[in-house]
Amino acid sequence: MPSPIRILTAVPICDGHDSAINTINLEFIRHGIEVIYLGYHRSVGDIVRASIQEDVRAIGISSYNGGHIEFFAAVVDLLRKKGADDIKVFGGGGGTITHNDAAIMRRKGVDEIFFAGTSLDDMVQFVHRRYGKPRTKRPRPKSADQELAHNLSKIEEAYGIGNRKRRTPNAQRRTPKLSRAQRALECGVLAPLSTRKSKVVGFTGPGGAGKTTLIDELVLRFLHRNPKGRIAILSHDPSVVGEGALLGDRATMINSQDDRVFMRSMATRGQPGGLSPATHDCLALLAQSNFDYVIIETVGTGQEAMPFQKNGIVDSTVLVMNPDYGSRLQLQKIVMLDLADIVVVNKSDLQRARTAHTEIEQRLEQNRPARRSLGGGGRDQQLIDTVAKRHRDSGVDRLFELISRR
Ligand code: B12
Ligand SMILES: Nc1nc2c(ncn2[C@@H]2O[C@H](COP(=O)(O)OP(=O)(O)OP(=O)(O)O)[C@@H](O)[C@H]2O)c(=O)[nH]1
Ligand SMILES: [Mg+2]
Repeated sequence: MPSPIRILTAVPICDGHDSAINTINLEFIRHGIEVIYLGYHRSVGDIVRASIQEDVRAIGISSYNGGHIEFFAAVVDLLRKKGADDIKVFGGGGGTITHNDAAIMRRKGVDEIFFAGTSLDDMVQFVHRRYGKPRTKRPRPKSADQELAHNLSKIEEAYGIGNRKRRTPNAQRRTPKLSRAQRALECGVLAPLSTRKSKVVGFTGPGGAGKTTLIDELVLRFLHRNPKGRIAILSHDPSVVGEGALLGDRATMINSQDDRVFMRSMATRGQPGGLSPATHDCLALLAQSNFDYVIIETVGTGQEAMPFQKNGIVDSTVLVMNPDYGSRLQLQKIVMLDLADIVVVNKSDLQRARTAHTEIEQRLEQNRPARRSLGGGGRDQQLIDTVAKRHRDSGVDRLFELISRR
């Protein structure tokens, strides 16, 4: 099975017309397309940087606020300047973009503009027809980030090829069994994860607990503390084999829209447990690519998840909890509470946060012997309360110091 088409969608300025992009994202996802959604109020620079790092086939822009001729053209021009003009630009804006405007935009290099009345099906067909064929000859990368992005695509696509070779009905068994050596040959980019130069920190926890918001705040602190430092983020969202996905973590990121941050969004493509079949190899590549830190965010996970246990792919693990997990009984069932190095009770602005802190503290106290037998060596687990959505939160400061010291 070939890899799904990856596109990036964005809205330059949201003036209230947001239902169009939400409808279109959903329709694309339903038809097997992976959509990296960048969200609203995104500049030309942010859109182009994200599209290069994500190595998408095309950028879909929804624009209802005017200035579309200039904005779309600026995106096309910057892509050209960055040597990334194999990433195409298309979009729409209902009744705000006239046929005359669209003709000018096409002359300036925009692939297609869709008008009010076009069926969603026509747009899906367009994406499959225009962006569905594999890219054979790629332009020579003009920057290290672009080269890295191309190589990450090669790795992900190699797993797509693996899927085609193995036809088994069970999703877990569909994970290809190509050896690391085979893939290294195919991609020519891999070194063992043990040769990493970066510290690798894994963030996991239930859906919506605030993982992305927290990572974004930690990135802000990192960028301030290290004026020349660079950081990479490998972010995961769920998908079923052969189907589309909404890769939405970028839409939450504010501070991470920065040239010193390289972010890549991955769909799990049918693999249970919070990561993708290609995560390990993509991480190996990122970890040898001159970043001070590589941060992995898993899919929102359930009680049984142990996403980082295999192959020791992270140096430390942060479990982000929502105070609303239920009762003490639920805490007994969450496997990651035995394994995480740091447990964060995020959303401590919420009413139940105090109780959550006490209950989790007692739970961590109880599981010390269990942790020893699981290879944790009896190390102390840290428990920190944060309010990630609050700027300059002192709990996030403490978490940052703790991670920096590890
Ligand atoms: C629904 C709507 C609203 C809703 C938006 C709700 C929401 N949450 O999105 C509300 C009521 C909030 C609204 C408000 C306003 N609206 Co209004 N609105 C519309 C309307 C009727 C439909 C827009 C829509 O979402 N349609 C559904 C989408 C899926 O279809 P579509 O817009 O036709 O887009 C097609 C393509 O362009 C394409 N497309 C769109 N984006 C993208 C992106 C990608 C990647 C791709 C591939 C394709 C694509 O997909 C569709 C295919 O059929 C349009 C009329 C129109 N058709 O444009 C006016 C319209 C856009 N609004 C208009 C105006 C003037 C306003 C207001 C200023 C009204 C006012 N005086 O207060 C405010 C501004 C918002 C604000 N700041 O408060 C004008 C804009 C005129 C202009 N030329 O600039 C329009 C054109 C109506 C008109 N004829 O006068 N609006
Ligand atoms: N009240 C409160 N809300 C928060 C806090 N941190 C994050 N949120 C909100 O929680 C929602 C989810 O945040 P995300 O950072 O996207 O959560 P996530 O864990 O990355 O979600 P998934 O990636 O979908 O699993 C957003 O609406 C945030 O604004 C917090 O400290 N307090
Ligand atoms: Mg997230």
